[in-house]
Amino acid sequence: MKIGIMDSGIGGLSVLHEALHLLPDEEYLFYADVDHVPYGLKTPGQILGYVTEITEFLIRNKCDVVVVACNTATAVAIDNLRERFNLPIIGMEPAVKPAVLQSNDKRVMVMATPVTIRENKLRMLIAKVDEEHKCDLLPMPRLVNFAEMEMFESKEVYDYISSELEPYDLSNYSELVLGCTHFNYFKPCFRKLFGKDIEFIDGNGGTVRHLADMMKATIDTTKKEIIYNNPFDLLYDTKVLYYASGRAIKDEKMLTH
Ligand code: DGN
Repeated sequence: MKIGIMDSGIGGLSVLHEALHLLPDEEYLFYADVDHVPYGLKTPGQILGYVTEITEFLIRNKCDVVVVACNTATAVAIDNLRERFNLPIIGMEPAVKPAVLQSNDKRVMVMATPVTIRENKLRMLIAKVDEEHKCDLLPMPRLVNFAEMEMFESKEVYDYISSELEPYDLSNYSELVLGCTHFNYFKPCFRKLFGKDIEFIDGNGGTVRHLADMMKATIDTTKKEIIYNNPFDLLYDTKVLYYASGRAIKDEKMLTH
């Protein structure tokens, strides 16, 4: 099967990475909408326009299934895409349910873009799974830009994250939900601030398992968790065609723009 994976930028590479890890025999087309990143500061109408065009592009390029590897785009556009296009469309949402289930008597922090935090989808999900009101929602508007600038562990990033976390007593938290695919790359920074015992929960494994179910493919569940360091580590896998805003990427680094 040919699987189209899209995001506004490099966040979706972490989902592609997970898919290559768990479903290594498929063919992939990865699309980063670098002309419009970050989506988290755009209007829902703009985001819907971008992802509609990308879906059309993926369909023209013979993808059998589309993965919206972006929580922000899923929150505002997935229902519309599913109504409009006649192929399976897999979305992502912050993995709040497993986090709440495994948190025992501790709290759960959910980080995402401002759009994801504001949208109804997340509010409804939390109302359904968080009866004890354990979740605290924290928008992190600047992290997508830092990731796109390849600033993963700089002092500026550390200072930004720690100032956003200033009002919270971090010892109360056992789980950190990474509700944006770009945030996977900041785990070392988060760990420094929250301490070594914090559990990170991202939606990548769940999304790829959902994809596998849809394809009726079997995945090897004994495979270990992936540690995401530098997203560019996995560029140029031969099973993947890479596009940045419609331009095929060959030798230059994908997100140099
Ligand atoms: N990676 C996207 C997400 O998971 O929400 C964020 C995209 C953006 O551009 N804000």
